Amino acid sequence: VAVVAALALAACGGGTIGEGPEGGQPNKNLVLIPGVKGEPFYISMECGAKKEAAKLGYQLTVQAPDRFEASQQTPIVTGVLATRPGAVLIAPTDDRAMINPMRQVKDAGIHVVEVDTTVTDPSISVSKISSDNEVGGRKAAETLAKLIGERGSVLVLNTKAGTSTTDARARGFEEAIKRYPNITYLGQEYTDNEPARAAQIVSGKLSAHPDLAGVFATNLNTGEGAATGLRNAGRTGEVKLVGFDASPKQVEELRTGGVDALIAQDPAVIGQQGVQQAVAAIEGRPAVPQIQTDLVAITKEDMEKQSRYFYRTEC
Ligand code: T6T
Repeated sequence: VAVVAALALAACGGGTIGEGPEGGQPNKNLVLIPGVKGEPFYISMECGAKKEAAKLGYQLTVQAPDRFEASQQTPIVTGVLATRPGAVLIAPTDDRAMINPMRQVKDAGIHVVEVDTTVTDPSISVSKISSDNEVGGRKAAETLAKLIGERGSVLVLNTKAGTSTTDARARGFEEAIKRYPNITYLGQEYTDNEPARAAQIVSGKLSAHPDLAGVFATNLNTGEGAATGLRNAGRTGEVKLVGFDASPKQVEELRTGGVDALIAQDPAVIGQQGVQQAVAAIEGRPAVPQIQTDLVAITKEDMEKQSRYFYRTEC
């Protein structure tokens, strides 16, 4: 875990909701608002957060939207605000649409910590904890370039525009892939974070570009869908696929050759660090403004050694 910015004092004057009344007990209720319900990335984050909260004597509850959408996450944020927790840990589903709801939380004196994704307004949260997603995109480009012998056409499957993490991954990939003169970059396609849409796009691209050599899928859902798309077209193994994340399904695809490499994050540590920073802010200690957690490229050859990065479906 790298601390990438200097320590800064979290703003939390006496008498705020986060800190509790002057001389009173700190508010020990934390709420985690993930991007979507039931996804192994967020479940692993929740496991790390719950464990740390218990260790520090805090309560952590989780409220997630059914879909990765600002229109579903916004009413959850508003509802949580009414319950006046000490801090909210949130993975915003849109880097602009979530600014207003999150600002209302901050303005009510509740500390906000951003876990994984962020909004474009940097002044709302006391701390941001995530992988270095641009570096992750670069790692994906280098891994894919090697897998295709540094020649051929490649495609990026992104999720939804305005998702800070996957946008950064695509940016990192684009920047790095330009350095290979014999690789043609076909650009990126948005999948709406739907595996079925990712599978469909892969099939379409294979018809238009039968020489497609490689695909970078920027997250779990696009990766799972891309593997299905290649399988449906009978091109598994021949068209190389680099995914992001390490859900049980993605790990199984890696084991059986449906995907060639995965760039895995460490969501449990994102959750753990998120709680630590929220608690620091509540207790009036300095919060670290930005923390970067580990990323690792995993291939079939070294997957057993990297199993600590595999995501969980329950704590
Ligand atoms: O890749 C993760 C997360 O980092 C990203 O912000 C959204 O998608 C995931 O949750 C995986 O589906």
